[in-house]
Amino acid sequence: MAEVIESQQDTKRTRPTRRSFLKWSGVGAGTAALVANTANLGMPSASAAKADGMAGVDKTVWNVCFVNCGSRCPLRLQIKDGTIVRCLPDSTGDDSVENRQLRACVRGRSIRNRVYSPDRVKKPMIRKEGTERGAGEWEEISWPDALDLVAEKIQYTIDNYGNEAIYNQHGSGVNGAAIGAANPFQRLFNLLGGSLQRYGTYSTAQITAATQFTFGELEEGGDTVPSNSFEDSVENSQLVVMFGNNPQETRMSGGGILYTSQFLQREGVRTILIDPMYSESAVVLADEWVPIKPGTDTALASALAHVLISEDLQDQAFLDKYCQGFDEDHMPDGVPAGNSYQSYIMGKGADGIEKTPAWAAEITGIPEDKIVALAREIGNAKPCAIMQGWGPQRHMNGENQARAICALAALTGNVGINGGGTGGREGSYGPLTMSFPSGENPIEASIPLFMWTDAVTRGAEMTATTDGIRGVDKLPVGMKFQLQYGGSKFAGQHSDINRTLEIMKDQSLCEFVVVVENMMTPSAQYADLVLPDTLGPERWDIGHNEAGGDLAYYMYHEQAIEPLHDTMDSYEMAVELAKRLGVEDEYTEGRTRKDWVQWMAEENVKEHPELPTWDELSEMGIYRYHTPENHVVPMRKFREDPEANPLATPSGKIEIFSSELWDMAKTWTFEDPQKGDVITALPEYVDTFESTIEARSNEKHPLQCIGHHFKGRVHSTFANLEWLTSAHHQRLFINPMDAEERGISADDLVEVYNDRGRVRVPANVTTRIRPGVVSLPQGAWYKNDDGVDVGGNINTLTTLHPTAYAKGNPQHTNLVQVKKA
Ligand SMILES: Nc1nc2c(c(=O)[nH]1)N[C@H]1C(S)=C(S)[C@@H](COP(=O)(O)OP(=O)(O)OC[C@H]3O[C@@H](n4cnc5c(=O)[nH]c(N)nc54)[C@H](O)[C@@H]3O)O[C@H]1N2
Ligand SMILES: Nc1nc2c(c(=O)[nH]1)N[C@H]1C(S)=C(S)[C@@H](COP(=O)(O)OP(=O)(O)OC[C@H]3O[C@@H](n4cnc5c(=O)[nH]c(N)nc54)[C@H](O)[C@@H]3O)O[C@H]1N2
Ligand code: SF4
Ligand SMILES: [Mo]
Repeated sequence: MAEVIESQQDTKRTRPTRRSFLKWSGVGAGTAALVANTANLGMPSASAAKADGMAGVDKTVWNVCFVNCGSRCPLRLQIKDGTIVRCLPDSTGDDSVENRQLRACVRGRSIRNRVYSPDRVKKPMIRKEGTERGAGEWEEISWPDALDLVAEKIQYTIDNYGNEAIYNQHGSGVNGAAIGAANPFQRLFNLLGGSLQRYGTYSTAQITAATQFTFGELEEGGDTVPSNSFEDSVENSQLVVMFGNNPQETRMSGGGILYTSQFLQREGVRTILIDPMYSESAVVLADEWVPIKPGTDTALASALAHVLISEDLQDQAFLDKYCQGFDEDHMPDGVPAGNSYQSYIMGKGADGIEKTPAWAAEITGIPEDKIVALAREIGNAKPCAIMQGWGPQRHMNGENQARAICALAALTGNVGINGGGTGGREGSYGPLTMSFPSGENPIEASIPLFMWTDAVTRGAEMTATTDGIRGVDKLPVGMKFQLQYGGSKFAGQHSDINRTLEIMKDQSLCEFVVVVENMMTPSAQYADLVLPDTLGPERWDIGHNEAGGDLAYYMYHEQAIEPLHDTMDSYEMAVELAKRLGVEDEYTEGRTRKDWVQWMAEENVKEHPELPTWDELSEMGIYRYHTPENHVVPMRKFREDPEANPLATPSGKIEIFSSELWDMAKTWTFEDPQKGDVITALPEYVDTFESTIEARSNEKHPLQCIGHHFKGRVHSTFANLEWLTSAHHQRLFINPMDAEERGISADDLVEVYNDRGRVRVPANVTTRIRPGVVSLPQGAWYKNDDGVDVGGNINTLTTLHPTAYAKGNPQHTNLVQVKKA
């Protein structure tokens, strides 16, 4: 990595003129070695998987790394006597952007350490009779008895509470797979009358709501409206401005866009990164880092708009033709004067405050003259790619944070053109939506997924206009049965672990909890029953890219070894349950897991005839293909002809003023309202609980605490593997000024705390984070030592209170204090 960083900095200095897109290649010296190692350049072909490696192995098979890091990499596993002896990366392709090697990162390549980990759950385990949930005392149980018990509890729940009381918990541990991503248990529940639905994700709940209110749903599908691909920015942008985006850490490897994004620097595209942290992406990609206080992007975007308007730098023709709500002449009927964005910005709105750079400087911590210079640069760069990662939206008021950045893209007329962007996250091509068919869920009721703990404690009180319940006006019943597959939501990735565990311990609330896992995670400890699943190399699948930029790809995944221990594939578990519940034939349709995988490959070819067949793919290992357009440019058709291709918003236009939110603001109310529970039709700055403003007067907890996604793990996966923990220590990022004030030196053990919990970890004293802000990388394993989490999980400190209208997870909005332990 150090080498790559150095070579990037060299490039920064020399600033080459931009070459043609197709010729980009060769990021660093290391790449030449990779190419020399490559079995066959050009098209991936026949026996690439078998071509190199150790002598004396029995076979080399294609596999896929299915963890949810947003990238998706092939692995080549070498097998000797039924054991994986080596894991090799992709050997096809070359170092050009469009045909690049999809080389796995060190996490993916640690698959042997996961498969052969002593921490694996080896047999079905049941909580010891008479002990409390979470007491950690387990007994072995046979597979037939375990499956009988689950079937019995499912039937009992349906009979006594109805199907709405059954919940298939969110888990992202298996992603981009044919079977797993759409987990096999949903098909079972659907055949039994359905289960409580959920919408949104922990990843993007707020930006999904934001972009849907602003742009409507895209015809290409997907939840969140993305921006242009990095390939497009590299070739066509004058300037790239990214708010809270860290692709060097969150889209690692050749499979992600770590590689394509690096060409921003190689090709000399000026790039500005706005982030409280000097992230890996700031190091590698940015010409300029603008350290912002967390949760204040809306204020910054407003002040940028103020300068643009004051200096007549907005794209008025674009706003007139494509947008609703920029000025008073383009408002929907029935809305009183003073509600346009221009009025809000220029101090003619309800609050009467002019959103000047001086006003924003106070809130954001960015100097006034910097804001003015930034606005001028953005206004004069044609075209300018304005985009955001998902950090800014994972806040209270995260919906408006995301909307304000999209509004900036609209104000500058950059939407739907090459070199521009929507304000969303960088886009990728990926037409494949293959997944195991789960069938129709007959239950209409749907909860915002972040509010599952509310559905446990007060389900029957939750309504559409207080809690964002969809499909019905009111939930009929609380959650009584939970199945957690491939996720860690009890003492892991959901918020406020201490409170969540109290809820889980109360067996009168959620009565039965099954966890389907590979590892005995802190969350699995709160199950009644833990069922040991296979890991990827022990089963058949196929995989496809998620975030690959203009490049899409499709991968073969062969079962490499027999399942270890007494594990069972989750598809088999679901079949066994279906057998017990009388729906086996409907469930299997006569197919084994491998048959289903092959069936999906055939379905894919029906939909996309350009794809290889199953047999062809088995020879190729990887199939690469590209966007047929000139780069991924969302909303291109709308830009070309807005009359013929209106957006799916009420006005058919980009709604800077959202008509739907205007109506929702009148009808929605808040359960236990807190500061920030406000719905605004414009992307306004809203002060919230535990904000930067509150930090100033909060003597108990004066530091803002975020928890960035970290290269040493994917959420909690890999957090128990020494291969990774020895290289990537869990430490609190803290600025030297804040450290000194507290007498903290490098690597001192510190306690990070607020009223929800306490965490003890070593300090990483570094100028890579701005003063007043700390970051505790998310995903560490919670470990309670006498009331203190010595594992260092940030969710010991986060809140269960949802955001105002997406009802999403404000997991980056926290105030804490830090002291030497
Ligand atoms: N290595 C690794 N990669 C991953 C994951 C992982 O756990 N590990 N997780 C994957 C998943 S599921 C997802 S959803 C994505 C997540 O991707 P993101 O949500 O984009 O990741 P974050 O690290 O939460 O945030 C990105 C950046 O936003 C900054 N930030 C935080 N708050 C603010 C703010 O208020 N304003 C601004 N301007 N910046 C802010 C953070 O400092 C960080 O640098 O990553 C994926 N990739
Ligand atoms: N504070 C804070 N919290 C966050 C975030 C944040 O930024 N800050 N990010 C949020 C985001 S974006 C997300 S997506 C969620 C992720 O939340 P989760 O999906 O719950 O988190 P993971 O750690 O990815 O959990 C994956 C689990 O799947 C298991 N697993 C892996 N492979 C298999 C398999 O083959 N079979 C089975 N049965 N299990 C398997 C792993 O052992 C692991 O325990 O976390 C959210 N939580
Ligand atoms: S980048 Fe992500 S998908 Fe690729 S090997 Fe690493 S963890 Fe796996
Ligand atoms: Mo995520």
